[in-house]
Amino acid sequence: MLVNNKDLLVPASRKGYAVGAFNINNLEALLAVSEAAVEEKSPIIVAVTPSAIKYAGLAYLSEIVKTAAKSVPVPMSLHLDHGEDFETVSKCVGAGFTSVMIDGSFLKFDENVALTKRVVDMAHPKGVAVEAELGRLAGVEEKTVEEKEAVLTDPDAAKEFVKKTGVDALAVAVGTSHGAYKFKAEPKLDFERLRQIREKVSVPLVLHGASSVPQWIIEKAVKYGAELAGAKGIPEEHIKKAISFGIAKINIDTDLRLAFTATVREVLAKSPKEFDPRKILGPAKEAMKEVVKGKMRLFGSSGKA
Ligand code: PGH
Ligand code: CA
Ligand code: ZN
Repeated sequence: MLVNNKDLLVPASRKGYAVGAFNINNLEALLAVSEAAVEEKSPIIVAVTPSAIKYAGLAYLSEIVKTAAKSVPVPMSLHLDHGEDFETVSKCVGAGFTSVMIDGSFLKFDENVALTKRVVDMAHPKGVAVEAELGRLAGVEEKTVEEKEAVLTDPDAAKEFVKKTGVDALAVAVGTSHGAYKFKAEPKLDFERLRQIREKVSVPLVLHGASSVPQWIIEKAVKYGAELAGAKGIPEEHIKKAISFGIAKINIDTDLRLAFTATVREVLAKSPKEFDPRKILGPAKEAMKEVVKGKMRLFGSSGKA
């Protein structure tokens, strides 16, 4: 069934587990995440970025996700991830998204407040939940600029931001980053900052850039020809700790991409005569599904649907 993020995140936040938001841009990824949700009896957020929309088309993506939501016995939301402007967000609301993120993290505080408030005023009367971001993750972000320096979220600013905007969920920067190369040295998250934000902000908190970049997947991909030296993510214990410190939504994209790529490489290497896309993408879908199921168990959302 199709629900919005508020329906999923308020109970998660209250009961101390997190709901995974998994990025999809094709049918295989959608099948992987929705089958995982059914098998784990877990609520799920299906996340679509503006660049996924550019790749596959808004109508195609929104319709396949709505079809999935109708077909599964677990609550599923259709969420815009990193919406970059009011127009994109409005189009997604028009296409039936139940949740949207407006990412004004590049803007000055007051401008971020104004843009986010404008989105909230448009989305809430339609029953659409809104996520915003305060602070900035280091590393590369979808489309926009390359953010070299992280700006960690200030707890007092977060409190003021939520109060002024009326957002339903807040993405915070506490040391994670997008992509497969999150840390040069040891992984480090600012848990004290997260604790302070949790104290001051009552809406569910969101952790972006949360892929763990499992070394077994990297090894498999490299074994079959990938070049991924230095890839490193957030250790699973850090994720667990972040949930215990109040994170209720966790965004995962990179780990699905890695599982997909490693498996496609393996199949092609092992079966050089194969040219049926289903025989290549089917195993890749299964690999993504296993990753998602593992996340649902780690996040504590398994059995919560
Ligand atoms: C994410 C995904 N999507 O919005 O934040 O992060 O690159 O760590 O999967 P990863
Ligand atoms: Ca951002
Ligand atoms: Zn993100």
